[in-house]
Amino acid sequence: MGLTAQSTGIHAFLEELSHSPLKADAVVALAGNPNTGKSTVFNGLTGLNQHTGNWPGKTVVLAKGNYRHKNKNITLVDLPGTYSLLANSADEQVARDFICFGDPDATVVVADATCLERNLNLVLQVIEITPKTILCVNLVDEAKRKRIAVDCPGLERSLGIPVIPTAARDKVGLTELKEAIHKVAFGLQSNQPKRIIYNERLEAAIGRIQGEVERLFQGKFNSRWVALRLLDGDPSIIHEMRNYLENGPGSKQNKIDGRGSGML
Ligand SMILES: Nc1nc2c(ncn2[C@@H]2O[C@H](COP(=O)(O)OP(=O)(O)OP(=O)(O)O)[C@@H](O)[C@H]2O)c(=O)[nH]1
Ligand SMILES: [Mg+2]
Repeated sequence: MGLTAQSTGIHAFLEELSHSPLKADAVVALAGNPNTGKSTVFNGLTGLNQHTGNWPGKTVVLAKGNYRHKNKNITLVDLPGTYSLLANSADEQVARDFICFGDPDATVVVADATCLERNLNLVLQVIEITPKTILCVNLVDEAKRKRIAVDCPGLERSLGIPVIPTAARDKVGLTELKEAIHKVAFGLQSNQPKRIIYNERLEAAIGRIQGEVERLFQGKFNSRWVALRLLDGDPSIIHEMRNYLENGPGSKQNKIDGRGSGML
């Protein structure tokens, strides 16, 4: 028997998450290039409150954990390490689908302070999908050793999102990270990420497609980002959008935790 739309991808993963007894007040995705310290940040924030699950239909394992901050239960999902979200591999597709269709309350991108430029590629892709992004500049201890200084306030101004320096292995900066997550996830701070402006022809095409996407999905996804992916000719995005529609857009099931129904 083949897998149905309901039993594949993000929908099945959401179903699996929904069996957890703890209700989450917010769900936060943790993304980043491979080996930037995502799992170290994840472990530092969640301690032993975690378990792993397989992404249905793919050999991709995700870890999910919980922590409490300011009387709120936060569920953190450690996404696979990826250099991009262009869905060139199963890992990239899972990370992209989770950020785009899972509708997390915030997404933290963990970057390596010693090679920030390469890591910023993913940051720009994530802020193109969601403004609710936080940049965690990790391994600042290692950067200091290599005499690399990172201007986090300057980066904040350039990117339009909070930028938090951490040395996660020593648990440095994790309290500040929790605070930034809290503000973004609960809408106490609204980010204004820098938008990448493409050439005139591309912008005109984006505008035309974006209008159609808005009409069809009524603000359910970031229509500009979807338009860009459609212009890329990415077939997986069409598949995932259809999947989303078949499961009832906006239904609680499509939220990662089914907040409000007390499922997590
Ligand atoms: N010096 C230093 N090392 C760190 C820091 N954070 C993580 N590490 C180390 O970096 C290595 C990779 O850390 P992980 O947490 O496994 O990185 P990851 O991003 O989860 O890696 P993948 O899941 O393989 O993509 C480990 O040896 C960590 O101990 C840090 O802030 N400073
Ligand atoms: Mg990891």
